[in-house]
Amino acid sequence: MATVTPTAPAGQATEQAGGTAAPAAQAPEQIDGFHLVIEALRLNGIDTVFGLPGIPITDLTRKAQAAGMRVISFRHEQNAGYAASIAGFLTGKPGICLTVSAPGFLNGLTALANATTNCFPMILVSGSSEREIVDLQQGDYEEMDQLAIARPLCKAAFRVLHAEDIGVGVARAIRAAVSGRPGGVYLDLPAKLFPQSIDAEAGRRSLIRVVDPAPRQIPAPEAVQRALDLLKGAKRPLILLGKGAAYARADDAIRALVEKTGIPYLPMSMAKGILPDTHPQCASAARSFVLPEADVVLLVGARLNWLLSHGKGKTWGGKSAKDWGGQKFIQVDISPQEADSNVAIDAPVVGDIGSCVAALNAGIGAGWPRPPAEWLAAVGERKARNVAKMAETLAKDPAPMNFHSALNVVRDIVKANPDAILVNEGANALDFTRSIVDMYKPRRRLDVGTWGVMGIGMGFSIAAAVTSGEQVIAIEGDSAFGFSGMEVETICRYNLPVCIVILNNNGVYRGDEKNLAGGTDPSPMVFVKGARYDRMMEAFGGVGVQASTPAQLRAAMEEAIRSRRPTLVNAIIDEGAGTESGRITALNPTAKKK
Ligand code: ADP
Ligand code: TPW
Repeated sequence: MATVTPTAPAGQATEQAGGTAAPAAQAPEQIDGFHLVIEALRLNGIDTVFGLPGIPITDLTRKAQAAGMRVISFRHEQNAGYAASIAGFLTGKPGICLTVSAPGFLNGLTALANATTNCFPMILVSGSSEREIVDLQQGDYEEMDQLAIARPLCKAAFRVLHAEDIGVGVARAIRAAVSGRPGGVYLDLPAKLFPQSIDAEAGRRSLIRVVDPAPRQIPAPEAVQRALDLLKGAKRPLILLGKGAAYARADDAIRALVEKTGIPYLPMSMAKGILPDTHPQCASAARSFVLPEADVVLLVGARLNWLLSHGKGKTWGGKSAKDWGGQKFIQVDISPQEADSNVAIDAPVVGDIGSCVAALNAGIGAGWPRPPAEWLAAVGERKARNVAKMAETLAKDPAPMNFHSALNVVRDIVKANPDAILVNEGANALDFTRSIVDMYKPRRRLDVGTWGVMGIGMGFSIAAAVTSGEQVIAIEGDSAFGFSGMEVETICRYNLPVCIVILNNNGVYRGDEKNLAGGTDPSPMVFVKGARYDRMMEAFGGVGVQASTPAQLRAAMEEAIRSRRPTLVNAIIDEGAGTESGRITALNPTAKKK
């Protein structure tokens, strides 16, 4: 078997004095640390790693590929890390990111922290320097106490010093990443571990196939009843679906909950598509009406963090920024500590979403009251008004293009290709895409998540294409794209069906700002005007297109999807079209004074 290395190379069997050949002593089969790591991952169904080679993990990448794993090699560890984290979200198995010591590890760490923040299961596996030298601070090659640095940024951090512990280390990392609230895990593998050889039979026995890594967590019946009682008495109920609901893969149960109760629902950004955005009960187009008006809100896999204005303030009908709007909340979440983090939760339902929603559904019989007709009519009316307003805006065809006219094309393309995975980052490019482009299937929209982090674009696109085989459409602000742009080479190298559309307005948020001092340096907010991002893709053999009109953009995207070739469309947007920070302008410390 390829994973086993004999202790002595063939032909080294000893000859006894006198020239008589003795029967060759059978050297016990040995297995080294490299192969134990690979086998431990494979035993647990992990078939892909995202990483960047170098000392001490170069051979790990080679040997993993030789052993039949898919090894996706990136140009920067941060992008490999983002890829691993979203692979975790998309597959429900921990995504693996492999980095070298110190600087490579640190480059991967942002993605690890982001995974933890977003509840994505991932394992950052990093090679590290010699413990003895690191601990005495004697200046080893790429010396750093990586375990200590990673620990506060992840759910759990482990180090393996002995080859016979690799099985346990990998098993613990997998369990920590996917059980309960998923998150990032750090696994520290010092360089000395990899060449350690142990008896192959004992080595294999030391590996662990993790049984039931993300066990169901059944909610308490009284918690379910409390939630049902509250929901039943609601006059203006609302269901709010978060990305935890998308991750939980309880799509049928969630649809049944929504349809059996008849309650309007709002999807958070990455929950779009659990039910199609065109569903009659979808209240996205009436968001600013339903949040302050609802009296009982059922949160399913969504936290009341900044993205939901912490459950209070004017968004929720409060009289001031800190004022509670009076809503009652039911919260379905796997984390028992989440309830009451921002406002009082009247009915916490702790468990996995599949089990919790099934339990709620079981209590929603034929006699369940429909929400009051006035509430449904009010939501419907507001929706219709906003949809008509949006249709009017989308019908305009300004020159140069603005966000709306470009995204009207993307909206049509996604409608025609509902299986395509949409990756999205930027400020205006993010906010407008989220509200204009409808999603039709679960886990098809991947974006900047809880932190609003720029730089996820190419890593997410690569992982989405690799794990699903589906077409990927990345809608990118020009600034956002710059954080991971070099990975277009990776996209071309692996020939992935990724169509990148850069909504290019020559800068961060917009492209028309001036240096306030009037000097020759450009404003910190602007980039080279008329930059040809399409040529970056051409440089690596992909297709680059410059699009100045919606018709050109449409033709380029249709051809990209037809051909499945790596494509970058540089869509020229009016440089005065965006607003500062998109829709979160109010979070800018000086914005209130303006
Ligand atoms: P969004 O940003 O879409 O509002 P959040 O990331 O804030 O979503 O919230 C996701 C929530 O979902 C987290 O509180 C997390 O604990 C929870 N969660 C994740 N997976 C599950 C699951 N399988 N069952 C229950 N809750 C889950
Ligand atoms: C890691 C701050 C938020 S949005 C943005 C930046 C730099 C770019 C906006 O310009 P873009 O989009 O992409 O051209 P558009 O459509 O508005 O023109 N560093 C990190 N994360 C964040 N969020 C920032 C900086 C930021």
